[in-house]
Amino acid sequence: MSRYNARESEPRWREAWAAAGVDKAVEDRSRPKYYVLEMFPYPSGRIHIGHTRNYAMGDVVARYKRARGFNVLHPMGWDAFGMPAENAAIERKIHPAAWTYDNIAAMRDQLKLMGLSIDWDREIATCDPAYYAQQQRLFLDFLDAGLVKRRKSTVNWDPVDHTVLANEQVIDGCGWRSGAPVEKRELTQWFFSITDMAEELLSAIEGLDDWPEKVRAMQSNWIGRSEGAEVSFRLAPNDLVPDHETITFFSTRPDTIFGASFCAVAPDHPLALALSNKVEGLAEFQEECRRMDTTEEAFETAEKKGVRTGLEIIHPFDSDRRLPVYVANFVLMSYGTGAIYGVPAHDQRDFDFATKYELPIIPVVSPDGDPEYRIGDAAVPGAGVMINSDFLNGMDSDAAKSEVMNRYEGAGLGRRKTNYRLRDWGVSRQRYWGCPIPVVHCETCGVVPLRKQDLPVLLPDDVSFDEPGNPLDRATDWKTTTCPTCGGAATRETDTMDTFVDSSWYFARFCSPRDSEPTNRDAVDYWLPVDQYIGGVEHAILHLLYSRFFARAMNDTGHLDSTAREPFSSLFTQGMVCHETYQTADGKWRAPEEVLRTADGATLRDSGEPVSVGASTKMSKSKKNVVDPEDIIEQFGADTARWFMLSDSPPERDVEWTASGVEGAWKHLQRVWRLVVDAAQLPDADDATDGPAIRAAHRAVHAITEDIEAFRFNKAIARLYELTSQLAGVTDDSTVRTATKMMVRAMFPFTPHFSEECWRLLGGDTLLAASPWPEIDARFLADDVVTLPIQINGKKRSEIKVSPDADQKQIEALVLQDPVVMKHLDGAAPRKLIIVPKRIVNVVA
Ligand code: ANZ
Ligand code: ZN
Repeated sequence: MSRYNARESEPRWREAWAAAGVDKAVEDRSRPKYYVLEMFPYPSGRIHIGHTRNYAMGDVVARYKRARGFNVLHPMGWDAFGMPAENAAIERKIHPAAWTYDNIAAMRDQLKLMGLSIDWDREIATCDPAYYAQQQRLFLDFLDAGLVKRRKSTVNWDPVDHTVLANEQVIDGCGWRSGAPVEKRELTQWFFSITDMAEELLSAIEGLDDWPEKVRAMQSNWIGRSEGAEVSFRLAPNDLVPDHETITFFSTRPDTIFGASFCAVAPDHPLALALSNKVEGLAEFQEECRRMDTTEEAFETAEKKGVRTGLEIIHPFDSDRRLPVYVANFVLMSYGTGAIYGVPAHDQRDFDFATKYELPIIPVVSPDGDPEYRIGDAAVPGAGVMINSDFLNGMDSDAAKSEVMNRYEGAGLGRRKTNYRLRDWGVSRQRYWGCPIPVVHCETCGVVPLRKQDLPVLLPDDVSFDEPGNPLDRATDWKTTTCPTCGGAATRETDTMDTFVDSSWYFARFCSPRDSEPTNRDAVDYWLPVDQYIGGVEHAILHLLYSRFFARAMNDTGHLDSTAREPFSSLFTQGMVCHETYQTADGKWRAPEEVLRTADGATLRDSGEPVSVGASTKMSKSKKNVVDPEDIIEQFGADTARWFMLSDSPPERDVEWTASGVEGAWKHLQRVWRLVVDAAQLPDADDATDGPAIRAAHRAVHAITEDIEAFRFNKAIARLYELTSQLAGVTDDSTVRTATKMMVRAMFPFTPHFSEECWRLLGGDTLLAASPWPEIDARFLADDVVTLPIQINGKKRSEIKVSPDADQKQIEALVLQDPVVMKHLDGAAPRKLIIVPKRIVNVVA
């Protein structure tokens, strides 16, 4: 009995939980629900330690909320379509389905070893026909509702492999596999009309109070609302393009119009296309631009270049002034009107361009009001006082903006215009391993959506990956079909959906994963929105935005009937797991298990060769600084791994994985174990009155409760360390056994197997997994708590104890979990909740 044996104990408790069905989520309207979800993994083959930290956090929340009386939904699934499976098929001749399902099986086993309280009956894989068939139904409904469109758009084309490339497959402008310079091609593609919802998606961000500010800002920048003017200026008469009389511009800075010294249109602007063969060097320049790297980063960093066309624009307020027109590589056809007037003094891109082509740089906004203000070696954006600007001189730039816009409108030159950076979501992918788009192409009827009774369109199994391109194009038997409208010959659409589609509604599917419709309205009404979503900040933009779009689109098509159109009430973005890096003299990366680390350096375990120790970075295969969760679990048990990953730094920050840290966690659990073994020898005195041990336990658990509510898991663990020392220090106190029991219960969300074992040893005959959270007795908290009476609709009904420094959020969380309050609210949100710090809480139900 001297040592806790995780290897023996952990599987036993997992069996006990499974037998008792504690993780099953069943709708129960008499209890408040709590839906906690971690972003589901891609089945790459093995669980990464970064995943395990994420899931450990979700599991703490799930187990804690369950103990607080919530009916908890905590599901798991697989984001299972995507390119790596196809690459495996090409490289290793394994069918993508076989590769994917093998990986899922292996990773499911690994996850189960962690002791996560997941309702595995709800498991879904997006590559499962049962899932993607429902996605096809959604697609058809969206199409019906006008939320899906089909139009031409530019793709990256690999001229050697004859295939469309995703942006991430374009490396330095070349195809990742062929190495050939990538071309742009126009293809007809499917789009979700996310831009129709731009304004709503933007304004609703304001209501996302429980999302990190950083993520809210990223969402709103991505949508990128800009208010400005759309104006048409006249071209000076010319012989080149007599049909073009004006160019239309979009500008967010109408105030700077007197600083304009040139105009530029995108290489694929209609005017530029009309000029291609009339202006020397233009066709070549356009060709060069077409080959340019399409990533935003490349676009921003590329040298600003252009071709002068010989055309001129007449300045709208001074007909003697002419602005030369260029075709320039930094103007995008897809934004605004695809044309700009350049103000080098106040826009850096224009400044770079003007410097290269020796165009005038005229300051028109003086930040400090000095009329003699001069520009240095960079543009000066921002507001100030107007100078060199005729009738605008002396105005501040905001006033000048509206003055200029009024004049434009008065003269019929243009209007105020709001633009969004957000583009429609192109969902067509020319690949095999994705959800088939359920339409056919008929010779007579054109593009025809399938009828629901024709679904699902299953992927054909028998396809070859020997040639480049989309295997579905070559699957002739599969492709050949009949038209649902006229019965004539038709071919199936061979595009499959972007895998971001799959992950945009899985949270809703978890509510009724086996339903014959995409959702079951009773189920989604009960479970949604997700109360706590947890995932990496790398998904802060697209995945979350697409899910927010889907929630609305599903609302509009009747698949969700919730007044809330947001899918995730609260979002937490966790930090990553990092590790030192090791390199031998030859520059090779070495894995942690190959290295013997000492206080003053490191050597290779087998040869003794010295190893240089590099910075701690995110674990990645390329630098070999990874540890395998399974090895850790094998050696120390899942609870040690969970404890360590949550102990060392705040959950939103990165944690550095160190061997000594894990060992420290393991030693601590052994220490608690000895304490438990000793306490178990003491007489059981649950009604023990007062003593230092029971006081310490109540105080600690009280603080831990607040810490868990506030996602401060590292602090909660620090308090558990402290409590262990306190309990080990008291002798001669009849409350030690009771206090120790309380401690193991508070440890339960972090170390569930271990806590069950301790609990059993201390005489507990229930499963902690199905037990309520320990109750805190205010008597023991003495002066470090304040009691806040809770009034419900004006009558005092209950009270809570909080520490004097508890913040509004924590208090609010505790109030909403008070049994009396919960009963009064009956599942609804309070109409108002007013907290008067240190005095009273008023709930308006
Ligand atoms: C004149 C000007 C003066 C501008 C100045 C900026 C600063 P956001 O905020 O992103 O909406 N622009 C417009 N369309 C463009 C396109 N298709 N490709 C590249 N640039 C484009 O940016 C709006 C500004 O970006 C517009 O305002 C325009 O330049 C440029 F001191 O007009 B501005
Ligand atoms: Zn037809």
